[in-house]
Amino acid sequence: MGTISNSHEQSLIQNNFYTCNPMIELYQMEHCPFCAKVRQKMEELDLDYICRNMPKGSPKRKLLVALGGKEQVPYLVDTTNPKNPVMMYESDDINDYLEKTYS
Ligand SMILES: N[C@@H](CCC(=O)N[C@@H](CS)C(=O)NCC(=O)O)C(=O)O
Repeated sequence: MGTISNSHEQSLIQNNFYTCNPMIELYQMEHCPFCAKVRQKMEELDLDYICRNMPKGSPKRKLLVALGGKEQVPYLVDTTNPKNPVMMYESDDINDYLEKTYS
């Protein structure tokens, strides 16, 4: 691992860390049309997010159920504001929320 040579480089690394450290997670399946709607909205709003792929049969779905109560995608978890974490199902509700919060 190289050493950080100067403060400019250091600030670039730091900025990159913060801008590339997404705090929105989308539990989803690639072929699900409701998930596609939400992914398109994320792109339209220029948002970065963590994609949690939940294919049928995946043991990770237990986490989805633990969080939201149902094995349904899309499911959004937004902890951008840690004092007011937002978690929701329903693509239309998710898109309304993203539009209201980030446009
Ligand atoms: N009304 C919901 C419908 C979501 C939905 O039907 N998702 C399907 C996948 S396309 C699902 O999660 N099915 C349960 C499963 O895959 O186990 C929405 O708009 O988000």
